[in-house]
Order: sequence, then C-alpha cells, then structure tokens
Amino acid sequence: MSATIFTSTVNPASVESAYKAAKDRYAALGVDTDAALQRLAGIPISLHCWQGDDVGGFENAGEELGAGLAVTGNFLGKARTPEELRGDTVKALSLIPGKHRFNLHALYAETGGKRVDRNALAPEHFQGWIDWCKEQGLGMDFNPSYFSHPKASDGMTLAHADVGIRKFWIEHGIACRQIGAAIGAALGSACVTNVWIPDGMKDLPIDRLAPRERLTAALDEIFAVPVNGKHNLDAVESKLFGIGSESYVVGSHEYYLGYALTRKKLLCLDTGHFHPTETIVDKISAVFSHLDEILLHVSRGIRWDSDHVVVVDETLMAIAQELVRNNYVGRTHIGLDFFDASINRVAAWVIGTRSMIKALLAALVEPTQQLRDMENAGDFTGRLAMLEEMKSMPSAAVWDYYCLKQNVPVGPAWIGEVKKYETEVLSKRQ
Ligand code: RNT
Ligand code: ZN
Repeated sequence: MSATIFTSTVNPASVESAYKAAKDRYAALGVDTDAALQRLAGIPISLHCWQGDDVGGFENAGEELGAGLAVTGNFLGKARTPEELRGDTVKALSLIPGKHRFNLHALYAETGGKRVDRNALAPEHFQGWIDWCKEQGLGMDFNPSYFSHPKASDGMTLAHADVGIRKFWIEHGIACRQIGAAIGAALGSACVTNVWIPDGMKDLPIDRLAPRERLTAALDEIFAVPVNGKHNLDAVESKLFGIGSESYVVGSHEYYLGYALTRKKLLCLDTGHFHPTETIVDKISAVFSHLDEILLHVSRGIRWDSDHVVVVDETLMAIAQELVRNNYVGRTHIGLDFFDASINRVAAWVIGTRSMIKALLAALVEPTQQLRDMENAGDFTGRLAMLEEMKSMPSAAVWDYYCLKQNVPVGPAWIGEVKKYETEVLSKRQ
C-alpha cells in the first residue's frame, strides 16, 4: 500500500487542468499566477552541505562535533566522501524545482590525504567543489569552520583569551574570505561567506565585555584584508545560546547587529537562534530599515535550537510573506540550516527545500496590494477575513504545476525516488 503512495505519478493533464482552474481563482483576486511562477523560478535557495553527513566534513581528524552543535539519529547512508556527498546532493536537487546554490563549510576541504590545518586552507582545496558546482550550474556559498578542532575544544575561538589561538582563527577567517572570493570569481556569482563562531560560556561570566572586545578586534583584522566585494560577501551570524554556552554567547544578536551596521556586513538571521518563542518575522523589516542585504539560515527549532528539518508552518509562511510583501527577495540570501540524522538525509534536504519554495510560492500568489489597500483604509475586518480565505485558495495546484514545468516529481512521487536511491545507493554504505 505505502509503496504505491510513494511512487504513483500524477497525470500531467490533471495537473494542467487543476492549474487552469486555480489560475482563474487567483485572477479574480487580481493575482497573476504565471508571473508569480516566473518570479519563483528566479529565487535560489542555498542548500547546506552539512545535512548530508551530520556536519562531519572530511578532515578525519577524529574531532568530536562539539561547539554546541548536536546531531541525533543514525539513519543509514551518511555520506563518507566528497563524491558520496556530491552524489546525494545531485539526487536531492533532481527532486527540487528551480535553480539553486550549494553552501559548503571549510571542513569539507579536499586536501588529497594531506593534513592541511584550517589556517592554511586555500582555494585549491576547494577546486573539486567549484568544478562540480560549475558543472551542475550551481552558485556556491561558503563558511569558515570554527568548531570540530582541537583549538576550539574549550568553546572559544576568535574571542579566546589566548593570543595564539585567536591568531590561528583570524588566519582561518582571512583564508576563508579569499576562498569565498575565488569561488565567486570562478562561478560568476558572488559567494556569501558566513562567520559563525561558538564562543560563549556555560556558566555565569564575570566579564562579558572583554571577549566581545577581542571578537571585535579579531573580526576587524579578518575584514581588513581586501577581497573583491563583487565575488565575496561577508556575513555574520548571531546566536542566543548553545549547548555549553547557555549563560553567555559573545556574538549575540545585539552584538552582530551593531557590527553589521557599522562595518557594512550582511547580518545572518538563523531562525533557531533566538528565544524559543521568538521568531525572526518581525526582525526582517526592522533590520532591513538599516541594512542593504541579509542572509537567512532557515531552520526549525523545537524547544531549543534543535535544527529540525524545515516544514511549511506558520513561521515559515510569515517569513516568506515578509520577504515578498516588502520586496526583499533580491536583497535576501536564503540559506537552509538544519541537520537531522534520524531520517533519510537526502529526503531531509528535499523536504526542507521544497517547503521553503512552497512557502515562497504561497506568498507570491497573495493579493498583497489589495490587502494593503484594506489596511490603509482601516478595513481590518476585511484584512483578517481575506487572510483566512487565502488559506483555502488552491495554491497547491499552482505548486504542482510548477513542479511539472520544472521537470521534477509532482506530489509524493519524489519519495519513491528517494526510497529507490536508499535501496540502491545509501544502504550499500554500511
Ligand atoms: C550554529 C549555526 C551555524 C551552523 C552551521 C554548521 O548554531 O547555526 O550556522 O549550524 O554553520
Ligand atoms: Zn545557522
């Protein structure tokens, strides 16, 4: 029974006719669904490499993940080599409509079996990834890796009290921006290089200031090295707390908001990096009032920064609405950041990315101007009534049609493809 649910393909003619009917319904509200789909096709999502192997990377230094990052689950088929990770990504992308990007962490360097420490990494160690992205028509984003390393084992990196450790991580930061610029130049599409550090304290600090002063000096040193801004865009990512940094995180939201503003950097808002009941929805227009561009790490925290696979929930919908309603799509780099090892990892990518795209689509077929007019006229009754009516509009038929036109499976048929890949490829990795 379940096998047929997963593999049954939808008749293209019924997808087309359902779309026609949906198109009429939206046209009656003044919404052009063809135009919405054209806009949707131009929005890339940056697929994070680390869902494919539980943030492991290929250094094989035997370092534990640590740094407050925790992956639970032991589903079969984790990628063990760059080739496997690339193959899994290609599989996932074949089930996701649209053209997207690939987001790589520095600890996925290919050093040909040689131990190259993080501060000595260079573009050549990422040539395999660059060539592959070029071949796949993917833009690429990048991240220095300030974790899973002996010099990060006490949870401090750029804000470390030890000058030698600080220096090492500053060198890593500089190296990564140069790698980012090389990536951007090679692919003809600017690479967003995002700095996230774990630095913080488990228990009550006496001095909350000195680590922040050290972080500012370290970041300033990293960013003082000129790299071509056409090819590399710098971003900084804040966090409220992590496992082992419950009492204090050096790079908090207020810290990086100020840093991004004064240094003209991109601010990265990770949806899981605030109080568990706080969302980033209302922060988007607030920070865009003062910043040109932002990076999103779309994740789903459950009770804590748990990095569950993204699904179409109220928060995701509201984020997409903010981006579309305010015309922020062109100024927002949308990246995903979740890692779940308890389910098929390829499926996790597909579920999360398809959900992000579905939410954007739902926002794109909203009669925003009409809703705005109601609001401006003080018709809050009409506004609330329409928002509720929009929830039962046939956006699913528009989504199915988009998948059909983009040559990816319509509906649950993609699950069958992943199951087949699990049997034929992933299960052989034990
Ligand atoms: C950690 C941050 C960071 C990482 C990745 C691996 O809390 O969210 O973005 O998840 O860089
Ligand atoms: Zn993140």
